[in-house]
Amino acid sequence: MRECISIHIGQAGVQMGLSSWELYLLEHGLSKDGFKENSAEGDINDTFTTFFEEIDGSNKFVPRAVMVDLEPSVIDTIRNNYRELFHPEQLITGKEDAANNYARGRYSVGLGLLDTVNDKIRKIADSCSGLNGFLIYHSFGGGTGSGFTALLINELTHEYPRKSRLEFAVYPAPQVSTAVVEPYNTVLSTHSTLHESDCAFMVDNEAIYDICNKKLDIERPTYENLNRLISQVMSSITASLRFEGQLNLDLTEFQTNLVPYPRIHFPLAAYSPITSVRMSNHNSYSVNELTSECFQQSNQMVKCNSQKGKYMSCCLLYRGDVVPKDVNAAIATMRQKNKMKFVTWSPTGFKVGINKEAPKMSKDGDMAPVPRAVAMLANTTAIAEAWSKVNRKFGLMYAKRAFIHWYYDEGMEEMDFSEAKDDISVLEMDYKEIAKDSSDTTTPEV
Ligand SMILES: Nc1nc2c(ncn2[C@@H]2O[C@H](COP(=O)(O)OP(=O)(O)OP(=O)(O)O)[C@@H](O)[C@H]2O)c(=O)[nH]1
Ligand SMILES: [Mg+2]
Repeated sequence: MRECISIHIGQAGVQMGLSSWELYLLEHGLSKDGFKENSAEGDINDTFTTFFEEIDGSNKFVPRAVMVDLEPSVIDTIRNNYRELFHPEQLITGKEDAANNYARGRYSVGLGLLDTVNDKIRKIADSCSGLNGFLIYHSFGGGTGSGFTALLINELTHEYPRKSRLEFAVYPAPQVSTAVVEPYNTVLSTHSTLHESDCAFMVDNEAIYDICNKKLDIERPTYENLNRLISQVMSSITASLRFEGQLNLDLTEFQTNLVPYPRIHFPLAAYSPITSVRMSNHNSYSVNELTSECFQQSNQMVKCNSQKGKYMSCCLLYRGDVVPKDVNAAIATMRQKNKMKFVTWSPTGFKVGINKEAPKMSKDGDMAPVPRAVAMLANTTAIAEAWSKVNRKFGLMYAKRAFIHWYYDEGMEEMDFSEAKDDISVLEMDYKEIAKDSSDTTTPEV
């Protein structure tokens, strides 16, 4: 059946997760309690049960998900508002958070919850007939999001070595950042999981904030605004796992194309259209227009200059009323006007998937309903900018050994810091090497 288990960790992981589940309910015609609405006998296309488990033929569906936070307040809101959707055992909380400290999430406070979380994941995994893998939602900057995630990914790697581990990770941004030590947490967590995570889709809060601000006319975006936009992108990425379709390519196929080397697993995601309700009548949603727009920097989920980078691969995931002929024409046009640089050793070009279900928008949301949309996932060396930025911030603080004692108090040592920093520096170098490798500008054939 190829089921996926979603694991939501820490405040960002849980809140992004909730937005995604709210959208999935809408997309699959499920009520807030998880009941299938308006379904005639036999017409249920049950591919969505990769993400939802049906309770004993009762027409009631429960997300295959676990939400974990080391403190209770964020998850309590879900307990209050979604009492019927999630089983109480899926919502796991401790008493005190990791106080923005990776070491507390990983080595001290976090350890106390590990067994409970493992048990619940095991139970959900046992109820699957062909578990595909895990989708792990978290922030890089929070203590729980960085530390407990690293602990759990290590654990999953040992328990389920052959199942894939994909991350949706929030990259910290100064505008919405909550702690000065986020660069420490980001680098420590990434170093710890670099060999254990198969693919990580980063969402840079700064990029998302700017999109909400400029494209969706939201003066001061809240986390809810950010999360709703993020969940549209995540929904496009996971749609192929939840809907049937002839031209629907499985996420695993995209992944094979996206990750040429195990460590180079951070695709850049972009999305279009991103249109506010106010502007919706003024925009064109032709396949051509959407395709060209999703190659603009203003539609990217991570701030980086993709014109400067080199592409290793590029996947386009369309949704809605889209035919291959229009896609091919759009790609041809784009190749002509947009000088995308590909590395020379990547001859495969663009990989395309079409999912015939149009995206759905919640009635009180910020985005206008549209007949079609596209998410682009590209492995480009441009994303290394994000690593350089965070590693430089790490370096500035670490040179002064600022805030380090909080980590030492939980048992970490100087070497843990220097090793993590070096590893991310090597990652930056890896990207540089890849970019250097190709001498000329090429845009491969479709
Ligand atoms: N996009 C988005 N980012 C969030 C959200 N909540 C927090 N963040 C970001 O996540 C980082 C802070 O991490 P949190 O997830 O709040 O921390 P945590 O995992 O709960 O860890 P501790 O509270 O330290 O135990 C900051 O960069 C925040 O801007 C959210 O709902 N959406
Ligand atoms: Mg928290």
